[in-house]
Amino acid sequence: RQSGAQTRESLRRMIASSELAFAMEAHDGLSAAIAERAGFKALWASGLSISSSLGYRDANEASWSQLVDVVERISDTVDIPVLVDGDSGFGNFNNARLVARKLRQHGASGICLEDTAFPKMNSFIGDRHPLADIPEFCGRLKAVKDQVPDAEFVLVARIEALIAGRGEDEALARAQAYAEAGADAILIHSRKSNAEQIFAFTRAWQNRLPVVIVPTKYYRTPVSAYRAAGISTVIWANHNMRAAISAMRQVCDRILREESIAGIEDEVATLDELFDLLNYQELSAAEEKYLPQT
Ligand code: SPV
Ligand code: MG
Repeated sequence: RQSGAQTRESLRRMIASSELAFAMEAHDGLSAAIAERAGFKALWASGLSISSSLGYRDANEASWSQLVDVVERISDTVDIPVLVDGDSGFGNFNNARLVARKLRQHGASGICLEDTAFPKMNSFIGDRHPLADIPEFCGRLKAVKDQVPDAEFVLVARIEALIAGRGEDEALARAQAYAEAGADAILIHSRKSNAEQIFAFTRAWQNRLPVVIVPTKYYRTPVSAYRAAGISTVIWANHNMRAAISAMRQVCDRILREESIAGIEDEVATLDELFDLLNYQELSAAEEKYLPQT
């Protein structure tokens, strides 16, 4: 396994590189293992997906320690780096720096903080998205940088100005302030169904810091357009969780209706696939080595 420092360094390099990279959503150890096995080089520990898998709404109903527990399960299961959705930092600068320190201790390679108030509300719900004041949010970023000084730990500052309907000038002013406060990258978020807002931002921003995007709503834009725009990293933010919902719903409907599991056997993962994903074979080998042989 890679050391924590190596894993963090690989996220830093990925975000800083001019080559477009991808981070796949994970919300537990199993979804993380599946994404790693598929070939993804980094994970996004999504607040929406983690809270959904716990049965909570994406409105800071789950506590920061519940988030840390899930991130520990994810990072214990995989070798690739995990960028954690830290929401708005669970409070002020003091809560933000505590959460960042605990996430780092439990295996995160970086944290993303959004410039909204606590409690946050998912960006795709409703119209109430009050933004944090710029100086106050810069304090949160600086406190995280001071609390977690190692150069590899990545701090992404997420701008919700476009979500809040404040427009491009506000987004650019925030990006500049967050860069000066020590962020390593800017995540610019949009809920439009096309990427025009994003490209207007990247044209004006000129990669003063690397740009990360979450194209959940503008999913039709081809990634070649992101390469052309010089975007650093694309986050596929919730698709393991949504895939699980549709697969579980279908299997529940059919078993209920058919009063049998015979019909769905060929449509669900085999137990051998599960045992392989979680490396049961290593445990057999360890038993040979450590258990008294009879
Ligand atoms: C998440 O995955 O929790 C995100 C992205 O923050 S979004 O749901 O688009 O706000
Ligand atoms: Mg989130």
